[in-house]
Amino acid sequence: MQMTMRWFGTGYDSVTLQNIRQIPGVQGVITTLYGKQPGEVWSREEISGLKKTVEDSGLSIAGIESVNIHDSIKTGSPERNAYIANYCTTLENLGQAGINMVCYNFMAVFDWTRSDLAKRRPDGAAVMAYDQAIIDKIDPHDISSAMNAQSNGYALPGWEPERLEKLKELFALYSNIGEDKLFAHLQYFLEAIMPVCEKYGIKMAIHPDDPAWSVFGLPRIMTGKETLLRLLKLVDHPLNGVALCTGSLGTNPRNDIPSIIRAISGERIHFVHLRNLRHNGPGDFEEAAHLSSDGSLDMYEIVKALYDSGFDGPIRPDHGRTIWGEASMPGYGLYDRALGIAYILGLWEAVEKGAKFQ
Ligand code: DNO
Repeated sequence: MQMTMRWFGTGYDSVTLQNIRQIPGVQGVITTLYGKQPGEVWSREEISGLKKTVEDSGLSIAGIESVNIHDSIKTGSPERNAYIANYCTTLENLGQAGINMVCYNFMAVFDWTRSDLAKRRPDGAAVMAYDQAIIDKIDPHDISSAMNAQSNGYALPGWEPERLEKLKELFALYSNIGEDKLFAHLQYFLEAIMPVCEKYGIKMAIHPDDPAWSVFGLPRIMTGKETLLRLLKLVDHPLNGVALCTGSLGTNPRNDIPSIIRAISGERIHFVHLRNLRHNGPGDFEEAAHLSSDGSLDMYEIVKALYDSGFDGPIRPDHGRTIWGEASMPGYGLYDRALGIAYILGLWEAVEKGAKFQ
């Protein structure tokens, strides 16, 4: 296991590489070319510039989150082959730079969605939250401005204003796309990129849908054990794998995460996002500190299942609470994620030593 932290790049993040380097146990960063629009080619120069910045700070790039997928690929429109060719060029350029883990998602229109980016807890901490009853009252055309209005001035991952400006057209593109079609388009995409992945050993890690159900009537397919396993079987290649995100899968209390980990197995889990959340009621949850005792997920059992399954890739803490007066992108401050890292590393050490003494 390699402990990592997400870093959005110079100018996009309140957290510095120096901050990250000082967190004990962190070896790498998960980063991206944040200014890139889905579908754009990442050039070799841009990638080597990013790599140099990270390596000059004494860290390394453990993987990319995300190379986002153009909507024409998700909807199977006539231009998809041109965008797949662009994606392959980006993978080729990443592969040549020695980067071999790429996280992506196949969510329709909206990436992760929340109804509140700064819900106050009694201790004064702020967390992100989702309440279906609130979302049901929001016009989808207003959700992007609602999310961006609460972002503390930071660009939120997956919520590119340039793309979402054309929301009407996007909704029209998806109007006849059901779950089976979305699955078929995902299969088509993965089959097309596997040769370049093979050439460089690039592990593709699909991020589950967050929350793990349909939002605004749009199809969602990466929602639990059955659909994740369906995808792994559909393109049965070791490089086609999963970014196991406990906070996304955990939105549905019926998702038993340790059992999902065991079913997928460590070889097809290419990346892990660890975080906890609290269920307040059906379709109503809020994020929590990483500790098991603060939320509804048993983080010890999750870490144990990862260890037992032979998982050996990068882990990063996911959304943290906003604490100690920090000003950052919601969910991506330094303090609570650093606390999360110390906790996860403690769990991992205990599980690992426990296994050796058995
Ligand atoms: C939000 C993130 C997502 C995630 C993408 C992966 O905080 O978890 O934006 O990075 O869905 O492609």
